[in-house]
Amino acid sequence: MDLFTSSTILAPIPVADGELSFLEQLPLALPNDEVLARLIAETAWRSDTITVWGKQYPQPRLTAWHGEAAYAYSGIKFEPLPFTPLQQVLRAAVEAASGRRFNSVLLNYYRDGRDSMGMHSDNEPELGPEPAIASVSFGAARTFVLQHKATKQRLRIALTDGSLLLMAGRLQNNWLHGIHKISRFAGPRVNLTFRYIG
Ligand SMILES: O=C(O)CCC(=O)C(=O)O
Repeated sequence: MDLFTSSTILAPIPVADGELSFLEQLPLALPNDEVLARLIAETAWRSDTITVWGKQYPQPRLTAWHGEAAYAYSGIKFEPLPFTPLQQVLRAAVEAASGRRFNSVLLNYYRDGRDSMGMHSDNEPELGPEPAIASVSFGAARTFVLQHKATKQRLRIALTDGSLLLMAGRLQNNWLHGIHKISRFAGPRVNLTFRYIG
């Protein structure tokens, strides 16, 4: 008997110069709304300041970094907090669905549609040359925008409640990605990107 159905397998998304695959619902024993509520309530969210053209602004979302290694991006240094029990459950589900291992997670909390993430690549050296990054989303659907660095081709993927997007291969070398602002009335969303820091 086939133990897998299409709803538990990551489906490839055709993309030049990188690898992308998507699963509409990460298999979990908990309902998505309970996961979202617990992630919002149980996470020690930080509000960091970023510098753009010499001026300082609050980062337009809240963040947290958990796992086994420190991490730094955009001049912000994260000392890791230990994985919480809920994060361990999510990590196990992501590892089972992707066949990859992860030892760290960046959490981003988009409080409403005004919160966003600028276009960037996750290409810090400690992630390795072809990092696998597993992105899990809970709450309001937001559009994940990708832009090819050379051809400027754009892709848009709706990251819906409970979904898993796996980025791998040369994707971080060749593409930028981000989450644009939308209406302020969009509901809350928490995204977790599981990573392996070598
Ligand atoms: O919230 C998202 O889906 C984007 C997260 C992301 O780009 C990142 O963590 O690098």
